[in-house]
Amino acid sequence: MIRLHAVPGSRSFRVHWLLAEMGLEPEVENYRIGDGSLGTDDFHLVNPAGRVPALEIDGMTLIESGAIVEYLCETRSEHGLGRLPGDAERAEFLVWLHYAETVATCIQNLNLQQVFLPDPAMRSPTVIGLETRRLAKALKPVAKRVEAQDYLLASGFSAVDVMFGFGIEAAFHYVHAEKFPTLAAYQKRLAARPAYQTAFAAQGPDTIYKQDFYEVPVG
Ligand SMILES: N[C@@H](CCC(=O)N[C@@H](CS)C(=O)NCC(=O)O)C(=O)O
Repeated sequence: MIRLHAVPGSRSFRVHWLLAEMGLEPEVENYRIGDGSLGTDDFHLVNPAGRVPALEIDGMTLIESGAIVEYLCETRSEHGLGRLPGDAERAEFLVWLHYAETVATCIQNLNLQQVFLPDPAMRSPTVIGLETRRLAKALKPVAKRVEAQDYLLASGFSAVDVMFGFGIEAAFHYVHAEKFPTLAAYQKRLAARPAYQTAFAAQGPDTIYKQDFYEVPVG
């Protein structure tokens, strides 16, 4: 049994999609940010930090999307989605795997300000402006990389593309996709993959974003 604790549209999509690329279908337990479901005693037995993803697999409960992705690549190496020690692309693989969190942190800060604060008066236009610029800057290395090649690694599609699959779509709620044409094309390539579509349909409707684009408020 593989059970994924998830919030549709969040980092848990990385794990869901990677499992789908491996032909694995998890049982999915969905939660929602802000309704208290991540704060229950039951969920804290799964992850005391009250965050997703958490993956029950191989008799363990794993947290941290990047660690889960690495674990799956190592223990299911026959799918060729990781770059294991000794591989010429190992260092680059690790860089992109972890860089996905640099981008995700900017998005998470913007989600908090723009989506989750219950009262718009609590928002800081200064912080939103700053974090939006930081997000745009953080996306630049990815945009440059996929200008000349289809995927982040020269050898082709891998789990590091899965790490960015959720981030780019979410980023386009805060930065205009037209300003990042190579990223928008990359996102389309990722979304065209059958496993992406399988996981996307299975995760359920996005419960995070209420509008397509969030402008920086005038402060
Ligand atoms: N670095 C962690 C971050 C986990 C995380 O913050 N997940 C978010 C969803 S993308 C969450 O559960 N947020 C709930 C909260 O902050 O209350 C990972 O990659 O798994």
